[in-house]
Amino acid sequence: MMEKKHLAKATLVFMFAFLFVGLHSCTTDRSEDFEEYDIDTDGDGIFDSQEVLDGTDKNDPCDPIHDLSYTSYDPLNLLWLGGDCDSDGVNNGDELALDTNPYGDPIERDLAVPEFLPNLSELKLFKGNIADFQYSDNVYEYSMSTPLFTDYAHKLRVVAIPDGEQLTYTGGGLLSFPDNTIMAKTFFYLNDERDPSLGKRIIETRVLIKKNGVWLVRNYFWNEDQTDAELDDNVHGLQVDWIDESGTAKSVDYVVPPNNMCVQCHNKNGEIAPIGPKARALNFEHKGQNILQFLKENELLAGAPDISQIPVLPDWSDETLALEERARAYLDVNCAHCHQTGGSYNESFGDNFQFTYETPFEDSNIYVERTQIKDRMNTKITGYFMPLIGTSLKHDEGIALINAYVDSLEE
Ligand code: HEC
Ligand code: HEC
Ligand SMILES: [Ca+2]
Ligand SMILES: [Ca+2]
Ligand SMILES: [Ca+2]
Repeated sequence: MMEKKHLAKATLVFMFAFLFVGLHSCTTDRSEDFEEYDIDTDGDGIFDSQEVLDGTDKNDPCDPIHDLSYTSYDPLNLLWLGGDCDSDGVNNGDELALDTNPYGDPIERDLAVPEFLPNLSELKLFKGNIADFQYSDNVYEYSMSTPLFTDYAHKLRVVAIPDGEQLTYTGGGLLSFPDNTIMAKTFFYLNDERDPSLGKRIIETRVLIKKNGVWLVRNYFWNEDQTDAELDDNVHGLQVDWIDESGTAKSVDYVVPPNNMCVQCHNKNGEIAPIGPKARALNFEHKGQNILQFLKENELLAGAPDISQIPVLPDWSDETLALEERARAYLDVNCAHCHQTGGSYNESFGDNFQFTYETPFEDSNIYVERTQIKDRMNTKITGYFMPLIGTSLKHDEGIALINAYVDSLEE
């Protein structure tokens, strides 16, 4: 009888304990339950009993795999100290002594610096010798489907997208950019268009940076040695000589615009804005890859539909296209930044023009202004000549195109 009573009591205690453990393990992490009486043989911070449950190796400090932020290991455990959890050939113990991360160091990325620092090299858009145009890891080259004429200069355009962030599609117009985006456009001439290996003369790198929702615009003027460029908002004039594709010697009195000119073109309703990066101007193949498709695939562009549904701004120089399309694309990229609602001309003189490509012809006023358009492009009288600023040379190919277009309107 006595024995039986004892047994019953023991069973009761056992059952209580069981109930307690059972209830407890429903609500908290299992490994804590065994804390008092379990051990962590390999020092990876996970008790043996838990490793058995999880099917991981209780004698392997690097199983399971942890991410870079993991710190719950036992830094005195010999098995753990001897392990090499990031397989870099340096054991965990040595990593602690060297102050490196035993679970792997984040891959070093060269990132651009979104500040108007005194020298272009300090912005780290380019690495190494910056004149070689080697991009940092968050810097992407882009171009425009239809070129802007700037005295036959070559232009290299890049955008630096803050790491881990994205641009946003907002319809066919300007993309939306996160704060700390940098856009930069570098102007240069090849010494001889027939042979790029004969070198180039880099003149200026124009920069836009977005800070707290506002775009700021500044310029960097390259030194003669071509080793760097300095933050410089003044006007500069210089003569540049080069040889064109046909072998003819060319020369231009190149003008680097002062800051107050930048804002005349980069103006939208009184605020500084980028001009080029509209979805429709990027929806084309540059160096073998569609720019929008590239951005989408690399998760750098959010909210964009399939690129087949995004409009395309035609290339004005593509002679297989209709005259009207080419001419409208030309006026869009060379003139519309001033001549549209919110542009600097329209803000001062009224909405006489809407040169943007998507404006229907009837609303553009091109017909009314057709003679003026032709005359203003054909002259070289400063202040009368169009585009008002930004070029020193007449653009023969553009003039021929617009002349032909205006003439076609008369018929
Ligand atoms: C005559 C008008 C005009 C002037 C003056 C001008 N820009 Fe631009 N800029 C444009 C147009 C048009 C584009 C887009 C086409 C392109 O990329 O070639 C552009 C593009 C840019 C870009 C690339 C991003 C974008 O907006 O498309 C940067 C950066 C830039 N300009 C900076 C400057 C700076 C800095 C100055 C002054 C030193 C300046 N610009 C003066 C017309 C102008
Ligand atoms: C930097 C801004 C800017 C750019 C770029 C520009 N314009 Fe203008 N345009 C102006 C301003 C400001 C005026 C008014 C001053 C004047 O009448 O000379 C003007 C005047 C004109 C006029 C006369 C309008 C009138 O009131 O009768 C025509 C036509 C014209 N522009 C066509 C063009 C064409 C074509 C282009 C492109 C090849 C172009 N503009 C590029 C700023 C610009
Ligand atoms: Ca363990
Ligand atoms: Ca383990
Ligand atoms: Ca290691």
